[in-house]
Amino acid sequence: MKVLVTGGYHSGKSSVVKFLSGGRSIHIDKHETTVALDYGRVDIEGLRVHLFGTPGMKHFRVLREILSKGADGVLFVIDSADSRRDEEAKAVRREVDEFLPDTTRVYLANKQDVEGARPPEVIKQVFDIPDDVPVIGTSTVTGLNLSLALRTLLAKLIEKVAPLLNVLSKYDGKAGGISQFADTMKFNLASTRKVFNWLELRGYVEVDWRAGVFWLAPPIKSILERSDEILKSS
Ligand SMILES: Nc1nc2c(ncn2[C@@H]2O[C@H](COP(=O)(O)OP(=O)(O)OP(=O)(O)O)[C@@H](O)[C@H]2O)c(=O)[nH]1
Ligand SMILES: [Mg+2]
Repeated sequence: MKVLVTGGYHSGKSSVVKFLSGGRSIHIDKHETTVALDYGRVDIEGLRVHLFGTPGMKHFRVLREILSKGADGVLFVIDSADSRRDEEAKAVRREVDEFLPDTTRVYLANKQDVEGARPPEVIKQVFDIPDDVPVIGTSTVTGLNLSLALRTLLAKLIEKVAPLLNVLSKYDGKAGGISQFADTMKFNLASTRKVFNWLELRGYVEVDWRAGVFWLAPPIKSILERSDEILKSS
């Protein structure tokens, strides 16, 4: 799945991608500012997560739009230590609202290691973030809560697709499973193909169209079995 790491200028987006991918990330920048993108990869619970970091500078809006395409979730990074950057960060957030409406989001109140950094509760107020959206205090210097932030996002994403996955699990590996699933969901052929393509692209299922059979990926099965526990642990 694809996770967009975005936010205001110099808030720590590139550093977040670098940390989460264990330092094995790619960064395209000039004079220490991202001018194209950051890319990193991490496997969590057996699921492959592709992290795409955006530039933060105002005039890179088009790049942020391109990088947003197809993102399943957003990590929005805020510089908690510099309120002078708040307005820029809010402008980037308005873009995310536009490019990725309804996409699951977690906020990172970053740079918590800096003295005088505003705590997540304050960031929540200043940025007028709804109560059901997580705001997590992080630091890329100490590593504080970065994995937690990503796991929280993944838990929310899985929570969102769990009802669909639960139906899928009933027909997992069964002969004629695809058409049985489509019947249950009252999907026509076009929507059925769309759903399975979406699931296949994310590595959630393997599909044999000729035989009409699909198989849930082992990590998805184990996540479904342990979903309560995973949700709690985040
Ligand atoms: N103290 C502290 N500094 C941080 C933290 N995260 C990032 N920085 C510093 O903030 C500056 C910007 O970090 P980047 O990761 O390049 O931020 P960015 O959001 O990718 O920046 P742009 O691509 O220019 O928008 C660098 O000097 C980092 O070392 C943090 O958690 N704590
Ligand atoms: Mg950057």
